Amino acid sequence: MQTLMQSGFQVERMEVRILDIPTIRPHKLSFGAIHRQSPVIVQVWLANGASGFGEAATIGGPSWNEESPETILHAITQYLAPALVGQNAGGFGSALQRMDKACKGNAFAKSAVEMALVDAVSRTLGLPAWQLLGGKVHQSLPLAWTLASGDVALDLQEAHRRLEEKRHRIFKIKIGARAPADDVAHVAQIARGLQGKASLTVDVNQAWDGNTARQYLPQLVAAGVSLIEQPVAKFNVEALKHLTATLQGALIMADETVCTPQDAMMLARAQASHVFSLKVAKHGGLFRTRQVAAVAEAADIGWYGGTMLETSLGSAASAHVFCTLGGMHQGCELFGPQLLVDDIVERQMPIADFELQLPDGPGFGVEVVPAQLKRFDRALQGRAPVHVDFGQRA
Ligand code: MUC
Ligand code: MG
Repeated sequence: MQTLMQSGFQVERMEVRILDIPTIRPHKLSFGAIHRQSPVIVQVWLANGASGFGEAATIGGPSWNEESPETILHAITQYLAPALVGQNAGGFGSALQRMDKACKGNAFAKSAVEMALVDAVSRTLGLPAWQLLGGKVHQSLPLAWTLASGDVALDLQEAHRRLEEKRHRIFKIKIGARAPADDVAHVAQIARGLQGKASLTVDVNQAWDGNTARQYLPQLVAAGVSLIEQPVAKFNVEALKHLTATLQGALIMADETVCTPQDAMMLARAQASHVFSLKVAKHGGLFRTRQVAAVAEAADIGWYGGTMLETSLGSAASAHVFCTLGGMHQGCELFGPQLLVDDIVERQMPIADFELQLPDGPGFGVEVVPAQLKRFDRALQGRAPVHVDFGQRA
């Protein structure tokens, strides 16, 4: 029998680029507003001629966490790609070990590289990636949309259109930039406008301290919110634990706090969340996403298929791993492609009956269009890395 190396699975080379793609409207989070998204796209070529794509997107340069598009590009070109050239692309575990040895942390960068390896190997084998990731247990997942224009009338207009189109009936509202009482008033107005038609999540993106969360979260629950994402700082596990134990009528979801499988263990031991928001980038890849999900399932913690506002490439890769996961879930929010003015793939994943339909392969089941990569390539377009409007927080 041929070994994997004999069948040409060696990594030959990698290419990395930052794209700048405008959003359809400003997207306002607790730490600032973005007008464009800057995903990092990796392409890997194997000795057998196959190629695969991976993506890591973050939000607002280094505002969401420590990594930025620029550090992701740097880590890949300088450290991760050299550690993998000549190695077996199908040895996903040893590729992760080599990347960990070459580079501490930098989970987003590693996830983009691993994604490209999985894509290239799946394409060589003519299989959908979910086959390599454990097998599909979901064909579709409920799909949330994020309301983050900052304007009640616009948010309601957006939500009603999406309800009519049968695309979304779970809405996540971004809060934390304004005074908490103003945020509560904003959410309550949206909740009244959508009463009986949709379920509501809020994402505070770490903006509140424990006392603010204890005071205002019950008001959000009374307004109709049923899922509360990262109300306090990443490190504030004590407050997460207290809220998880005491808040009635809504679930507490960790996002920024749960990155590594070790974070997941720590939160599980502390019983400091009801749900984990899973994101391929912050976990450091598709396989580590499965590890975090395994901790969640063992600890009776639910999961939510999170996004970092990726294009259809990263969103499809995320969909492939999410569709392999058991345990309780709260649906997903892989709506990134719809927030961008244009995409980099031929055909987007279909949405029907409020659910994202999981694409079959080969690879992640989407075909990247090289001309679109060129069109949005920062280096080719001579654009500057500006991602957050610090002056416009409301
Ligand atoms: C986050 O923190 O969840 C996900 C959706 C969205 O609008 O922002 C992101 C990041
Ligand atoms: Mg979040």
